[in-house]
Amino acid sequence: MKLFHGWLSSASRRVRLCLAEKGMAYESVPVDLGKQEHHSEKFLAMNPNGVVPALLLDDGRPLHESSTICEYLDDLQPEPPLRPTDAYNRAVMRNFVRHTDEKILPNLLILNWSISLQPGASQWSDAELKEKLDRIPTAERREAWIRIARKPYTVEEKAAALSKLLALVEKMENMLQASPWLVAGAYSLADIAAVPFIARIAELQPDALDAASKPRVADWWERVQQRPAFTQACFERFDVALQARAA
Ligand SMILES: N[C@@H](CCC(=O)N[C@@H](CS)C(=O)NCC(=O)O)C(=O)O
Repeated sequence: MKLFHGWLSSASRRVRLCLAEKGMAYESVPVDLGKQEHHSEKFLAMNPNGVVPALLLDDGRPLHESSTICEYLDDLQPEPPLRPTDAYNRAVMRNFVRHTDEKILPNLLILNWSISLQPGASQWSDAELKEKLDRIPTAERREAWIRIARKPYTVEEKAAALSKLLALVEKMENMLQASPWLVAGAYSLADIAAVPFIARIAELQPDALDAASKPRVADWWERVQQRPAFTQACFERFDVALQARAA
């Protein structure tokens, strides 16, 4: 199978982590978001939402939504299991993943896009912007691109986004009171969902993961980074990767 993904994208990182935990072979197809490759006809045929990642199966069938892709992979190859076996804990796991999708990712996108997309986007002419917007399939993401190009997020908005992102650490500290991993004592798709956000928090505000104030999350983060899958999933530092691409 082929994974169409962004190296710095949190949703893509989640799927790369899952594939690595499973030891599954796949062809990596990086998608250049700056060049709007994710809004090309070919990509939209795999993911009508025009966001990365998308998985293309060997028989040509596509799959989108990182959480759905991860559950599919866990069904396809059950070992090692990445979901709790009992129904209640599986539901708790899904609610945590949904929380990261709905409440956390939008805030990280504000922070990431302000660094990666905004400098170039502010230079686009109205005609260029219109041409780009015409290719974006959802109103929500068109709005986000307009914001980045014409009404950059203010310092206050970015501070609010960071604060909502950091709320994840508090939530995880509470969940980790009950077990060393987020749900039901075993490493699961809930942990995998959290990793890309904690990795970014480690870059943006490392003291938020301080062992003195957040001992359980600090210890969790240490253990996550020791997993071979973490190395295999290729988490480049966001700022370093952007500089390397600009050079
Ligand atoms: N719910 C989707 C979110 C995917 C998503 O937002 N991907 C971002 C990168 S993390 C993206 O493609 N952004 C580019 C854009 O919106 O133009 C998933 O989990 O797959």
